[in-house]
Amino acid sequence: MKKLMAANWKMFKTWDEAQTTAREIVEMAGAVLPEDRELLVLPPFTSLRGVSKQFKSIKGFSTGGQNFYCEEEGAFTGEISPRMLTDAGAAYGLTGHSERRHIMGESDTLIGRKTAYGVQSGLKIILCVGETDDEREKNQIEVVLKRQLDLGLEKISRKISPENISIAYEPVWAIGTGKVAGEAEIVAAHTFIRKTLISIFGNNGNKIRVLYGGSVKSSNCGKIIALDNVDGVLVGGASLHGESFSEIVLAKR
Ligand code: G2H
Repeated sequence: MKKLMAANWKMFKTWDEAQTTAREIVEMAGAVLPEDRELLVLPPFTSLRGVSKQFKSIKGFSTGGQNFYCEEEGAFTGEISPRMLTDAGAAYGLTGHSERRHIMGESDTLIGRKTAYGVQSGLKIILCVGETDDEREKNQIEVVLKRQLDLGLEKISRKISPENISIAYEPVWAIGTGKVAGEAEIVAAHTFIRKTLISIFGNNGNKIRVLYGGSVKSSNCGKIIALDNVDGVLVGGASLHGESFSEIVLAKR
């Protein structure tokens, strides 16, 4: 399984800024991306076409949308469809990111509908899950992860090709805070996610990538991707600079 090294640029970067960072990533990682890695950038929608164009001919490079709605088209002001993302060059789509759960108020049920619709529309979906600080304090990590996985994956076919879905474990308390989950905490959560995936998908659950996200940077990435059941990373803040994201992507295990 190739490690998926993903950049989530969130609501950062104008067109010019995105083009510059994409160019830096191509220059620094384009020719030297190891065989066992895949590089993904999720830019804001306005820059998706431009970044996709720069990545087009580079082996192992792809782009995706940070969000989409679960309809092909229609009166859904402010929304975007998987078809529009694909048209702009995206291969991936993100669902269930904690900022959409907690700031935009997206429910597990809506996230499940979006995940299923995204897969059905041909996008490779990364479903994000993770507990809050409060839930961790109350010892509810597994209950929360199970609920988010069960409802998030409820509507997708049990026979899905495993490369079309990935899970990102992002403990909410580690997002953008500089606090990284400890190695034992990451392994425990990823092992639980793996077991849950196997209970849902049978043996294919072993082939679904489980990424870690939450304050990943070049200094901690190598150790994180060497852990059991960690099949890549989803990086926010440290992915905004071409050099630091390239260092993360190329980090030695
Ligand atoms: C978690 C992560 C990227 P950061 O949201 O999805 O962001 O690396 O800034 O914690």
